[in-house]
Amino acid sequence: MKIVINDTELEVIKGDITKCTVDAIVNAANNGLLGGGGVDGAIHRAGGPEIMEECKKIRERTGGCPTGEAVITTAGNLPAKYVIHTVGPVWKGGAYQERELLRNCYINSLKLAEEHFVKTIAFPNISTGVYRFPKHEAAQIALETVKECIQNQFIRSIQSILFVCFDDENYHIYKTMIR
Ligand code: AR6
Repeated sequence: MKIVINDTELEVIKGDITKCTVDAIVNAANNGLLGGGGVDGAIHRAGGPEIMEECKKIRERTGGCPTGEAVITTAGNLPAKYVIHTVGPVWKGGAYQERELLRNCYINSLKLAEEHFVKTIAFPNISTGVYRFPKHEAAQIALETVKECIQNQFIRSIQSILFVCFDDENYHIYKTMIR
């Protein structure tokens, strides 16, 4: 499924983000930036130790990455050039700014991508795994936020945005919602 808004392509695919040949893939990381399971584990495994070395340096400098913010590293052995590590909120029922924080993940990842002249970027379904954000609402936030960024014209170098769904449920939700 693909749509175009103001010359920027938005596409939903099912698959493994580590296999995506794009300029930047986004990682659903944690505050400590020292790896974990899910998509984070898959990215570090496939990308090799170089990514972790850079994450450690960022951690030494800044103490890690606050929820909703994003940092950038090499993509090591991956086909991408960069990994943008963003930290999604843990879902605690919705009264702890989870929606706003998830929105910030998409905005700050896109900002960082723009600063690095990224043309193509792939997002996983941030927070919808271990962090238990309801999938339907997370997809709505992801799509709305990205569309707003395109319409507000802060996106200049990015030409293509991929939403990479790993599980069938997210893939189905995104396919029905993208338009
Ligand atoms: N490619 C694309 N998507 C994937 C892949 C993959 N290879 N593997 C899993 N997913 P999660 P979170 C999907 O749990 O909820 C980590 O331990 C998965 O189906 O990876 O943001 C971090 O270190 C789900 O839809 O991230 C943090 O501690 C989505 O990725 C914590 O998990 C996100 O699931 C972050 O939790």
